[in-house]
Amino acid sequence: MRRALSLLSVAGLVFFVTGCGSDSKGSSGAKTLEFTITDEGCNPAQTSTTPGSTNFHVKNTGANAITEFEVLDSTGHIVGEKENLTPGLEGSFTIDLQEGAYTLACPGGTKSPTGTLTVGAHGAAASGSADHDEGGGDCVPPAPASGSAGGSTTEVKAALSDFKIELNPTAAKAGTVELDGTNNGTHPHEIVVVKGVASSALPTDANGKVDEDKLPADTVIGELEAFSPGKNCSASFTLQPGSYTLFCNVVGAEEGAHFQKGMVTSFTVS
Ligand SMILES: [Cu+2]
Repeated sequence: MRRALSLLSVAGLVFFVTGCGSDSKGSSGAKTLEFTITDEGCNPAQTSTTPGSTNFHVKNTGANAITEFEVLDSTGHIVGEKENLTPGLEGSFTIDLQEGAYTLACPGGTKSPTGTLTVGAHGAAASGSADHDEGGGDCVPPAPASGSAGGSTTEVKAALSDFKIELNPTAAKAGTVELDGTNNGTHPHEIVVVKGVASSALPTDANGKVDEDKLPADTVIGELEAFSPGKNCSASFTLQPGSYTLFCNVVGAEEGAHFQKGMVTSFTVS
């Protein structure tokens, strides 16, 4: 079965490869981001680009354990992927990128099984040349919640450090909660907001990060995507009464999963 699928991928490549120009603009006018998958995972794991139609060109340069490269949107849905990339194979797919942050996934990678693609309108550096692992990103807050929240507005300061999340206050009335994050640490950090799942019940993957794909539907309220040390990032969330768990789901090349190192806390809305 796997063999047959690989052959299909090869057949598909003939078409894709011819579409890959040597410069960063393909004949379609779309730009191309180059990635490799290695035993460590996605490379680069942290990169950024501008919105619009984007070709993802992925090559497996020798990873035996990884044959898949996925791009997930902020809600955790796969918006593009290449499967059955055995060592030596390459492939491409195109995504019409919107401003915001996407997650890269190379399941099984020993160091960078996931990464972050930051899409900004301000011409951030594109394609493979960006720093990775420790690169972090600029602040990419989620789109403001639609509709009127009603209720009260509470500003909550979130101090992120290596490796803690400290909230002040730790509770609010239902309504708008403005999460005002500051990265006081030395690594990129982020905040994922989940409702109704206690920290001890969060599903984790082999790398010790929270497996957001395995969370029940509608429990991920939103997130402040990873942002760099010394930076601030804030966003407003409309929160109903309930128990919330906030965590950082960054996996660093050296330090590992921040969640596992203690970057998780709870928040109560009444
Ligand atoms: Cu972190």
